[in-house]
Amino acid sequence: MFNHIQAAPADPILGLGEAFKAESRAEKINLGIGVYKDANGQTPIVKAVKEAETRLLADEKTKNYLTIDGIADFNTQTQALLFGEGADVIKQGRAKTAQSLGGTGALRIAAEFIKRQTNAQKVWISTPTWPNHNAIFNAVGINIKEYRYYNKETKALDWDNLLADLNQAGKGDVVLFHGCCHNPTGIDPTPEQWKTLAKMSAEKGWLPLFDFAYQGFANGLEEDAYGLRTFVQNHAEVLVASSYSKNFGLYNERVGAFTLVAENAEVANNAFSQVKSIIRVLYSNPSSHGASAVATVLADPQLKASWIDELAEMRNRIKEMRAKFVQLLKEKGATQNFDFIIAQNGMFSFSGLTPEQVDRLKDEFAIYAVRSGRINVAGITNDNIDALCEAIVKVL
Ligand code: PLP
Ligand code: TYF
Repeated sequence: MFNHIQAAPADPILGLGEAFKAESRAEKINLGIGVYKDANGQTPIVKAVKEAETRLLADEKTKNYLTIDGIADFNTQTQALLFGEGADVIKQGRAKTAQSLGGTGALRIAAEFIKRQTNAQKVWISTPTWPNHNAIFNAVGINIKEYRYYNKETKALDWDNLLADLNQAGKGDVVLFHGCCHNPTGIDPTPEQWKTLAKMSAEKGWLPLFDFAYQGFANGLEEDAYGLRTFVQNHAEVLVASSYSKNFGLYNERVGAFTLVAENAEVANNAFSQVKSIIRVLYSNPSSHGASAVATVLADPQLKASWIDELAEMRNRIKEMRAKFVQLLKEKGATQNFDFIIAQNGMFSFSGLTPEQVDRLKDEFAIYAVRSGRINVAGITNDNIDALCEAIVKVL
């Protein structure tokens, strides 16, 4: 039964992590997978999370199942982060949230919900995007349409072509947006552009789906929610797949949330009952540990403040590295202008390096990046930045 099975291609980003692990050159630098690293190149546990875990270990009374939609406090706190404390959409009971297995799990729930419970025939996805977006919608059998997002010449948002492509998106089509820190480009719409998109979406009758995996990594928790909140103000229905992998550093605990917003509380409750049916046949109910830690941090003003500080530290370190990287490339003799990297948001930068240049970085210098030219700026440290910039100038 199995002998005919062909080997599956490796995930282009996760496969890179395996190759990096196997790399024997000591000077190796990993700018591949999107994981935050501190000034020492480590991915530490967030202090508030560690404290919450200590409390959980002491206080936990049972390992009984969670409900299908997970921890109620976690879901309530998630809505406050997404929509703002006391937002109308929350007060009106229009939002329903299910704890999920990371942002990926939330996206899969969203895709299943769209496929089974709506008439949507198409989902519009930016090019480029995170490769799992296409894979997830292909897996459930929804037609994918692409909208242009990145202008290679200007190294900026391809606004005119984005509008031209999305003008083709019709009533009932799903349009997928990255809430902030677009992966892989690091380029987000401006507040004015978000307003234009929200208006266009409401007029055309799209179902907006927000993938919100990096809240707090661009400019702050509230600032980064601008796009999502602008859409929610203008729409009866919105879907959100959010993740705590990055902003809580809970990568291996698989903590995220699927949230749906409906026209009123009754519609939301009915739709959400179908979400629970979907979860029941996928994995029955989620695991407790990571989401309990998040709920504990968010419910305790001191722990929450500590987390917000540490998140700001992560964000600011990345911004510092962006500036230093651009400066040093100039000093080492790069003739190309890399200033565009400073304006990009989040961990990723679309560097403009070609696949051939990325291959040379790996082969000649043990520097690993995604072949699209995406680099994880959080992988840059004061210890590796000189070698990195020298190598890049050599392959340019
Ligand atoms: N969406 C985007 C754009 C991402 O970059 C990621 C990356 O990890 C995710 C979703 C999902 O993350 P996770 O499933 O680890 O929470
Ligand atoms: O883009 C990244 O690097 C992160 C991590 O299948 C990731 O989003 C990459 C690939 C993948 C799952 C997570």
